Amino acid sequence: MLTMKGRTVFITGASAGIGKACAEAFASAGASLLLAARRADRLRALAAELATKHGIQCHCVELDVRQRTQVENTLGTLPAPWKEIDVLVNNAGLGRGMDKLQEGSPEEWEEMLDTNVKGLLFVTRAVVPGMVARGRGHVVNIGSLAGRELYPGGNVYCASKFAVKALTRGLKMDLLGTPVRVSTVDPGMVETEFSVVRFRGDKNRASSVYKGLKALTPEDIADAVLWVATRPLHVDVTEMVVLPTAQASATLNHREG
Ligand code: NDP
Ligand code: 8X3
Repeated sequence: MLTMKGRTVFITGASAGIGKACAEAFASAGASLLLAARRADRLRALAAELATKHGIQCHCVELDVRQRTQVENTLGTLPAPWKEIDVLVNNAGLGRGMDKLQEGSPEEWEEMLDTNVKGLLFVTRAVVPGMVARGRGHVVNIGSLAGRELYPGGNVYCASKFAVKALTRGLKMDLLGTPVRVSTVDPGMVETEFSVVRFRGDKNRASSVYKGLKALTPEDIADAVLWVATRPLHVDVTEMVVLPTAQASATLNHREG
């Protein structure tokens, strides 16, 4: 197992859910953390808590991954010790709505594609050249079961996650011959703020998504991401699918009660 001590881990979307749980998992493994999201107040509170609890270094950047110039400037002007990123967790992402395509909102499509696809590309483009130059690094994308299977109303969200799968495979090919590893961790249902964001604060609709089944926790996925990142350097777990026991496919769940 590879140690995370002395390693710098950059997590996008670390203010909530899976990203926040990844920060906690990598902190407990002794990594230094570079944390990004738009809600900087949440990041600062998390960083203070993790620094105290685990005695690790944290640096927070307020970042909207959709803004290409902001991504380039922020990542291009990091203080010296934070420039050398060993693990990039491309986690920032969201779904908006579940309308039929023919009734959907182009603004919501843009928000999903700008965040889940272009945001991931902008961050990856800014970070990976340094990994190649230093001869070490690992990109872990948070994909989704929705990047492997469709479900009604999933249309553009699924397309964005199919794109993440294509970009993971493409980057793996493009980095062949370098020591930089590329992985995607693809969860099924995880109970986070995801559905509250998707349904714009409608908590009843959001909680109905997970009703009657035990969904994954963000910590379950963080555990998987940490495991993937700590394999020996010659081992690249390129794709990992993690589902709740009560989920068999994007459309097949077992609910009780
Ligand atoms: P949450 O809504 O709990 O967290 C999403 C995170 O992404 C927040 O920290 C948010 O931070 C950040 N984010 C969103 N937009 C941007 C942006 N433009 N710039 C920077 N950060 C952004 O959802 P999850 O934790 O569930 O989602 C994390 C990832 O996991 C996503 O990529 C999602 O698609 C994926 N996923 C989720 C599943 C689930 O069932 N929950 C299943 C499969 C995959 P802030 O708002 O502060 O910017
Ligand atoms: C997570 C959301 O609806 O596809 O990717 O399970 S969903």
